[in-house]
Amino acid sequence: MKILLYNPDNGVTRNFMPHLWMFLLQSLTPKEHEVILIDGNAKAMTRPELVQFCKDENIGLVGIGSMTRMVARAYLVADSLREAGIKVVMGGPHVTECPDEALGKDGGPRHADAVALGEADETWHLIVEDAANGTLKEIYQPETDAKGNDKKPSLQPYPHIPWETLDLEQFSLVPNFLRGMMSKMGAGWGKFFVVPIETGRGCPYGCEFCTVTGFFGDSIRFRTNESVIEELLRLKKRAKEEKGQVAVFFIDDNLAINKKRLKGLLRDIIAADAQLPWVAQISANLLADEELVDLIADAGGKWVFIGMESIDPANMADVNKTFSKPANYKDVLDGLARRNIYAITSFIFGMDNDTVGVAKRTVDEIESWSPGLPVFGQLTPFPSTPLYDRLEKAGRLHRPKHWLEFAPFVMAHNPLKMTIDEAKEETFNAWARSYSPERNWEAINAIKDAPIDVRIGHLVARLFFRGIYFPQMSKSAWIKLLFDNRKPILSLTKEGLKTWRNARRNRKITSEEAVPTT
Ligand code: B12
Ligand code: SF4
Repeated sequence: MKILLYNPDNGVTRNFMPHLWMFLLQSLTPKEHEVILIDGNAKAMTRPELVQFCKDENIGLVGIGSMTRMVARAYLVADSLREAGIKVVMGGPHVTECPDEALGKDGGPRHADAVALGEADETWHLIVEDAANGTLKEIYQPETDAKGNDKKPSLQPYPHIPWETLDLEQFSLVPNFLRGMMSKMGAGWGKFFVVPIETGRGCPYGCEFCTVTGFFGDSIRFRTNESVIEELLRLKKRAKEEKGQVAVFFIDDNLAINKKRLKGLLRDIIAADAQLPWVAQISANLLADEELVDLIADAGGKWVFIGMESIDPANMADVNKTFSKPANYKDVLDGLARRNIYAITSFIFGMDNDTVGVAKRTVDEIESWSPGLPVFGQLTPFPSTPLYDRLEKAGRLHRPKHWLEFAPFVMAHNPLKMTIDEAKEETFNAWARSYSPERNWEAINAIKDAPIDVRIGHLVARLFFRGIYFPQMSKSAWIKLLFDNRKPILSLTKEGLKTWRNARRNRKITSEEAVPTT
């Protein structure tokens, strides 16, 4: 049987990296079946085109994965495929939280023939076999233990994902029209991929708005260090052979959740010379450990994603995240910056103690820290989270099924101390100010003592991150962006060329000196 695994586009921006679930399930598929992957974010297809593709390829089963945010699009795709008689199984966080919706058992239309609840590592092969035999069931669920909890995959052993041979072309981050020019810069800058790797699953912290503790459970599981390192080494080899740039996103929800284990992993990465530039999610409370931060730097860590959420401790208490202390944020970021590691700092507006002006207050504070890449979202009640239950009970959900009428940056519930429109305005202001050409220039100047490659990386990341809020999909949008930011671009290019010429001259002198004379 031929299987298509499909990820719907998120309707906002291009994905900067492939989704791991597709590659993982592909690796777990019994060998007699063929799996094709299409990520709608990277390869845009209309619904009729997708249906035609499935007919032409004689696809027997389509697996669709989706976060809540893009589930309405996922349903539309599933509906079109099912109308054409193609079987659809859906999985991922949203359908796990709302299986009745996907199966049409909540009074709405049916979208999927089957749903895979929870982690599908151990149920996927059953789904495939049943689909091939024409006996697909409605619900696939992991086995449960004596207490009725899902038995979680141990991640040992971990499936082999053949990153070294997979076609990643559609995920290159360099826009097409810039590839020619960038590849002349040397070191393979014409191709740049970010590859997702997980080293473990689960987070016990239980922040009120988060689905992770409910979905992956509070029991944490890790892969072996050897298996992670083997994957890194294969990627490193590929980057070298293709003269491309490969970076890794460790997608664990909290990479340092067990600091002892992480330190061991980082030491092993260093010992195996398996460093690649990487980014990971780590909560602020775990980053005060100097030894850990040193190891992160030595093991290739370049960026750390920190869910800071709010600078107001009252808000942190409201969402059960008091372990993360706003008063410590500056020290954490400064400590990282001393090692040329920068942070992607994530903030949420529309929390219960937020009032008009929260964007200004937050950005003023952010700008007093070492520069990072702030991102701003709004408090969103995802189904099955404690936050959803609290707001529902309080009758505060303005759009209880917000995912079926997705509207970017429009809150689904009424914040306590401002309006939904004001929350949108605040979010917009925070993005606009944080990625204005003036701020970009200021941020680059603030790290003027960092090596030139670090500063270039920082600026490039800023230009890409701006696109999360301000879509920059077209050539003209990119040209405008580059023009508006010409000050730091020209300054860094000039300095970069000077450094490169000096390095080349020094290399030449050294090699001439090394030539034996008679
Ligand atoms: C990496 C990541 C991202 C990446 C993008 C995704 C990518 N390219 O990988 C980035 C950083 C961009 C991102 C952004 C966002 N993310 Co995110 N992200 C994650 C993260 C940390 C890892 C995802 C992952 O690969 N997990 C590992 C794989 C193995 O797990 P999995 O995807 O769940 O897949 C398993 C099962 O679900 C199942 N499965 C999944 N799909 C399918 C499909 C089929 C057919 C089957 C059978 C099974 C199946 O099988 C897999 C193996 O067991 C998760 C948290 C987490 N730990 O999962 C959050 C998470 C998915 N993100 C979340 C959110 C909310 C967001 C944002 C909306 C945040 C924001 N406010 O901006 C944005 C939206 C992005 C966008 N524009 O669409 C939520 C989603 C909750 C929900 N109910 O939808 C999660 C769960 C985190 C959370 N705090 O709750 N994210
Ligand atoms: S620390 Fe992160 S992953 Fe863990 S519960 Fe809180 S938000 Fe979710």
